[in-house]
Amino acid sequence: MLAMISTWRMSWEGLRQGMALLREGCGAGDAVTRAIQCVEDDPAYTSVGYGGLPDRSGRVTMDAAYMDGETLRLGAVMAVESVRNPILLARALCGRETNCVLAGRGAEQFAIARGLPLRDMLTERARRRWLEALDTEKTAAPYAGHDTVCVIGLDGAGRMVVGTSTSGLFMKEPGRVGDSPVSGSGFYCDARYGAAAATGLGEDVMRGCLSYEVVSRMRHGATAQQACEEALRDFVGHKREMGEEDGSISLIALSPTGQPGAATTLPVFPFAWGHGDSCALYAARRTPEGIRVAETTGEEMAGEP
Ligand code: SD4
Repeated sequence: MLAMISTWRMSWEGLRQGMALLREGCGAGDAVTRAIQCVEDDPAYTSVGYGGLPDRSGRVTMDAAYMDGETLRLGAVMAVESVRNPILLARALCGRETNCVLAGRGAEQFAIARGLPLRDMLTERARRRWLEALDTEKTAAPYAGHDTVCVIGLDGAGRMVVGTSTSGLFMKEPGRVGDSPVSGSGFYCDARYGAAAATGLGEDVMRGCLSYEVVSRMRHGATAQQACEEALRDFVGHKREMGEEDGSISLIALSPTGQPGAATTLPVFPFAWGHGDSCALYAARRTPEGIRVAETTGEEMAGEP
């Protein structure tokens, strides 16, 4: 079974292109990379790649990761600047026995050595948003204007890959790194049991190692959907016991047979799932009874990221 799952509405076009590659016989790695590149290259999305919103000092710094579920090898980059496609850099690092996670300047030097395209990632629109935020301080809240593109792919040979890419939180402190490049938190993939990825406030996701938690539950027999719901319910339950708010966390997962899972603490969390010949947008919703997941349409999702 060919399948892909991805976070937010912004991943829709990339998921469709990735599914087309899978149908042509390409591997999960190429499909996931293509899907993420689509979002990174589109300046309309202000939380990933080109057009991403900057940190407090006005610099766009990005986190990305790539993990191969067959070998459990991964590559990740943290707080990297001026690299046009952070996902290509993360993928280039995957497979190395050492030095597979690089940060900042060293990551950029590796990109240059590999001949990966560089780009000034700050668009005029993002620069204006930053100047406004400096002026008013009103968008300086730690959770404002951010979403990570997370994509999981399963190809015809049963290989599974997960990738993530984000520019993190708008107005973050220089040097801040989120969950997206942190193994077990923002992503995890073990082709024997399944793969998972997270989007939301990275500081929270890392407290619960939520992607590993989801895959671990699948290893012990949960479906992808059960694993997402249970992992999120447990973590949020513990936060409540500690007197904390639920926060903003959304999870996706894919089983080795291509079955999807999603859960969220948000009123609505759009995601895309493709399998075989079909692709559709879905929404996970938090309801008083628990978490509901339903197919939806582009129009219904208008206005969602
Ligand atoms: C981060 N998890 O840097 C990312 C941001 C995100 O929805 O996914 N927001 O914390």
